[in-house]
Amino acid sequence: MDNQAFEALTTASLPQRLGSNSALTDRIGTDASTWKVREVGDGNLNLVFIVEGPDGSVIVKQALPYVRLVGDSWPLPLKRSFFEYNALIRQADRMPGMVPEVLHFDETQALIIMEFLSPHIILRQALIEGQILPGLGPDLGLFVARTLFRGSDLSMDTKKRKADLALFADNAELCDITENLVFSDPYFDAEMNAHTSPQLDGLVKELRADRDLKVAAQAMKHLFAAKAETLLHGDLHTGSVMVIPGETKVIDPEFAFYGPMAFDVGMMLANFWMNYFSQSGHEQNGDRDDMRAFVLTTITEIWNTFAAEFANLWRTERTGILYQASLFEDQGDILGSEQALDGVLHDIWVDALGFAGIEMHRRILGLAHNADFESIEDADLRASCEAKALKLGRHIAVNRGIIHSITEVNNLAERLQQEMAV
Ligand code: SR1
Ligand code: MG
Repeated sequence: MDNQAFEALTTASLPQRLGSNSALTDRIGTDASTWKVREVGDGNLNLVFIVEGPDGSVIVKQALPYVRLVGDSWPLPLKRSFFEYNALIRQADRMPGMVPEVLHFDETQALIIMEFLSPHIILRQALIEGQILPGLGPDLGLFVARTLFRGSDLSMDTKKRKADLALFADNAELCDITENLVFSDPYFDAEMNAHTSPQLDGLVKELRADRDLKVAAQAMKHLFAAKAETLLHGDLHTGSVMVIPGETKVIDPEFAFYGPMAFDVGMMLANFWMNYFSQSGHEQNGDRDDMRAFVLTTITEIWNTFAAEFANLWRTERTGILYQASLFEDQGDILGSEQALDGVLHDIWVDALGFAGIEMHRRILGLAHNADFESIEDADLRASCEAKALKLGRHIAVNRGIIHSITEVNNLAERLQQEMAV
């Protein structure tokens, strides 16, 4: 299969085309005629197959030469699979046990064969269902702290980091998607935009005329495009996480590139705040007060764990070219090192709020919406949930420099939830 030109797999062709791949047959069994193949991709871009054999199951993920959500009118290079593979193996090294094991990568066919996470489900779905998941916040906080710190000039050998920076710089088309869909399209009447209409029309008009907000969005885009600080996951929302109670796995890093640390942190927080506001749309079988409390606690835990682990890595693994120990600890200047750490964490905090605010807007005003809101059938109820997220997003994006704690943001979310009529 390796030497053939790219061809999209189908459930019918997969057993024949991958039947002699030992990475696969070693896991699930050699008699391909007994395999059961299902295509389960529900994301915006790729094919995803579950392949079950007598001895086990695997995932086969294959990129398509276009955006699946839109169709072949929007071409997208297959090489995103190469970046996903390279990000997965780096993340496995930097945060062992939190990404699926890669069994095989075929660059020409743009496919990755990987561990099938079962009975895990997508975190977004679990949160919509109202599942309380112990350990989720600390798991995600550790994941972002370790992957972001260990992929940066705070930790890496500078030659290796520069080589990685160059390697991932070629993931330009995926960055282009984010640059347009996240940072610009929501703030004008772009062709692919959609929002709950007419309910949100007035608020959308207001936001698109909001000069401070547009400036904030472009300042965040500027950082995204220019601050090549660490290897990001690049699309770290609750649809890129799989869970069972007590275990968290992060998937789908095809948007990986060198960007600002705060981007992954902000995206993740935003998706929890959106889920928080969406809970009132899912109260058919009883109130979601406990779930709302869980989501806010998880947000606090993600940030606190991130900051604590980042500080821990700063004190124990700071072996890169930045803030060298020779300037601080080696001279007995612990306070200097701590002062520098405070400054770095402060910048990440401020920027994460900016990214979070913009992410909330693009998921409600842009092309790619969230199931958290989309699955609320009553459009009035959906719009009321979305309006709260839009308002929180505007506040934290514009005021990011004067917001001091995660509690402050969570308190505002609670006020919006209580004050605005459903
Ligand atoms: C056209 S791709 C739309 C969105 O899907 C991905 O998951 C990313 O979030 C991207 O922005
Ligand atoms: Mg994805």
